[in-house]
Amino acid sequence: MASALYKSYSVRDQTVLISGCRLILVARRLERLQALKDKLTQEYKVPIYVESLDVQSINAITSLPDRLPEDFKAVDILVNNAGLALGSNAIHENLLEDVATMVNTNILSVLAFCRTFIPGMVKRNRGHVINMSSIAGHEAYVGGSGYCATKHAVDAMTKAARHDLNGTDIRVTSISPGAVRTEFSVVRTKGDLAAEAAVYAGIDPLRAADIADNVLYAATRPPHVQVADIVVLASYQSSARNLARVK
Ligand code: 8X3
Repeated sequence: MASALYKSYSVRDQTVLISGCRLILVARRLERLQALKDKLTQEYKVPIYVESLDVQSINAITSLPDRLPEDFKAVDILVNNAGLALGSNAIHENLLEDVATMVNTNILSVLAFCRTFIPGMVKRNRGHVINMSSIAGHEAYVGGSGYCATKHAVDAMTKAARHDLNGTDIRVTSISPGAVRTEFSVVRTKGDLAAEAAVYAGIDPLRAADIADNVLYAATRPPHVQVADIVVLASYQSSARNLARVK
């Protein structure tokens, strides 16, 4: 999970966007960020700043601008991607520690990144906030009281932000993925690999790259186009929990 903030210019084409951006990549695992940085630097020659940051630390988020090199300080695009689900307990069996972790990561950290970086966008009157929501922000399902509640909150804050920023040149987008096979279910099942495999058994799930593609799409529309919400499901999926098995 990486929250990425990057600087871009008004461009529509992927290559130009990437080569026109400075990237700020923050996440907990520095070695993964470093590997990504090396790859992107080699392929696209873009300037990249990486930092190991746990989004559960509000202080680490609000003090991030102080640590950014001068030419990375003006953030034009904020992608709030970090998020997780822990467990699938019924509401009367929730582990409250897990619920607190989900609330801190999925809700508070997004609000903190927005509080930290949107003021600069307002000052410059340009910017784009892209929040990673979920189909779980549109539906509620068995065992999803904690996680679905946090993603409904992301949906609500995204809509409220669009109201707050209406009249500025700042766009606000929500992306709501369905079944994407990343580390998401490994984390949710706490490493139960059989349970993780069962989630996607017999279907062809979305990949992380499919979602990145949607971020890029939203970020590269012409200035008069504001993509409000993209709901993207796997092809053999009609709702969060209705996954048809591929024959
Ligand atoms: C992940 C999608 O359906 O597992 O956000 O909640 S789902």
